[in-house]
Amino acid sequence: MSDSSRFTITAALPYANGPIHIGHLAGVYIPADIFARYNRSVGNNVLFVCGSDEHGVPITIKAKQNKITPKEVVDKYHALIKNSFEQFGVSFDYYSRTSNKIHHEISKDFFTQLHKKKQFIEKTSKQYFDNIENTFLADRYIQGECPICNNDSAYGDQCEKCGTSLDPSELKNPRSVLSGGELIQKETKHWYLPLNKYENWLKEWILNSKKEDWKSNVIGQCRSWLEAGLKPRAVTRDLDWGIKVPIEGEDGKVLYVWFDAPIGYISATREWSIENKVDWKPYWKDPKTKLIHFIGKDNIVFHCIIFPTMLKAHGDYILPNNVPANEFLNLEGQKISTSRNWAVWLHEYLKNFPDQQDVLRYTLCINAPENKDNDFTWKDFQARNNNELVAILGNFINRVLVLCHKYWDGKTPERHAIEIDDKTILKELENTHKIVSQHIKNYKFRFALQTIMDLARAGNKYLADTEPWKLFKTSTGQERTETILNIAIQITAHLSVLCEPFLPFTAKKITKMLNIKAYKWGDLSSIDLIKPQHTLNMPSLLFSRIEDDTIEKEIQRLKSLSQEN
Ligand code: B3M
Ligand code: ZN
Repeated sequence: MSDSSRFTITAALPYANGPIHIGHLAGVYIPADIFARYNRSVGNNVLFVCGSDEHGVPITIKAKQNKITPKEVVDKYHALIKNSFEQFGVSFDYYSRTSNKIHHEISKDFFTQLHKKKQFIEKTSKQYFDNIENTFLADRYIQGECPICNNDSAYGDQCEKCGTSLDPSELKNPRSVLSGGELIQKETKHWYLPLNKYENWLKEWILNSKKEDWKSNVIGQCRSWLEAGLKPRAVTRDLDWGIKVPIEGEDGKVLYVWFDAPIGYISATREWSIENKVDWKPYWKDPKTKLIHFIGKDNIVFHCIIFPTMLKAHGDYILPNNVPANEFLNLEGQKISTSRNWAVWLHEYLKNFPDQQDVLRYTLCINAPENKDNDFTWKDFQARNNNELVAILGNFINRVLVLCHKYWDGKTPERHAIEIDDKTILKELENTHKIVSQHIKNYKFRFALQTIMDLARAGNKYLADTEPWKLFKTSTGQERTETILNIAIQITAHLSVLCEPFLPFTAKKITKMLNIKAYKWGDLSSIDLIKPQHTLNMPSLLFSRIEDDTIEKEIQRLKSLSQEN
């Protein structure tokens, strides 16, 4: 692998305070998985890491609501989330959790290093305090009116409506999430990362250096941040759940969850390296390594401004090469909401659609919120399955294999003289993998998948135009039919490789039906992946129709379980 590229690919660490839904999958994990699988197939050296984010206020709030400990909350959801990812074929090389001891050590070391390098400002200031609960409040414990968009339920760290990152002092009419009561101000000491000192460097790095391959939504958000001007940001909190501030005598203070969570990518890498007995350092220290963070749009500031500043201030690490962030996925025209239970949860999907992971992966990718918020509807899901997966991809592959079994005893026929129809489809076959590669490299996964479907479409058209089943019955038709089916078999083999990053379960099934080893992307430079006389296995259906009543049931279930009814 000497001249291949090294990729450290990360996917945002989900909070272990609830299960994973389709919005998470569409926004972060499907694109990240496609990118990781593609790069592995190409032969690049890929490390794909993630883990549960187990600190922070969302976890402690959930624990309070359910009258259990934060530890019980994270243990429950870490297991559930990890399992959902496995079930959906999200191919992490390592899935960690931030409550692991090694992560605490690495985060403390990181903080200590910055502290030693005098990178923090130590400041005592007045912070909100809830007298009823007798505790300092920060971040999601405080709600109030957003100064930018007037949303009445903005949090102390961020307004989820307009995406603005906030300081509690900026909220109008702040109130305690715990007691609902008013807040008083009390003095407390914290450590601040002086983002303002890094403003020029960040402008240079993000806005003035060539970031042509960064998505415009990401650059746009960074630009408005940088133009508004950066302020020092507290990286510690008065909480008892989290990683202790590693300074003597500073009890009761922990690292801000957004300080330790991105370090989780490094911790996951180190855990993986210990388990696999490989050196972790090239993945975070070699300037040739491409570090790619897949995130949702509400995480842009943390991954493009704060974490890079931390890495820069630390000095030992590389900076992200790209931070592809998606917009949001809505559900049936409304914002996905955990609290209102307006969501399609992965573990529930699988109960109702067992073994149909790829149908969801397909729908979420072909309709991904890459450039704008998008909508998932059950009707669209049904149509994508019936009209595209069943009617185009599944149908093509099934026809090809059935014909080979019907006329050639399940063997791959020879290819003879080439005609004009053959030339056209062979040209498309030759080009498809190049176009798909280009789209994936540009993080345009929808186009990539559409291009693959276009090949399957072209395959169907080729069979419809050449009608090999009619020819076989004529005296001169046999050689012609053999040629057509040989080409159709090569297309099928190509499809198994092309769709692997997107539809890994389907790719496996096609490989099995073709009775071949799993080819890699590089093999696609040759048209002929399957030799004449190669024995094929019996075909089975790749996808099956989803009927109206199944979809109606899902829509009804969603409505009846959501809090608004
Ligand atoms: N835990 C997830 C979120 O905002 C947050 C990401 C951390 S990535 C280092 O949903
Ligand atoms: Zn707002």
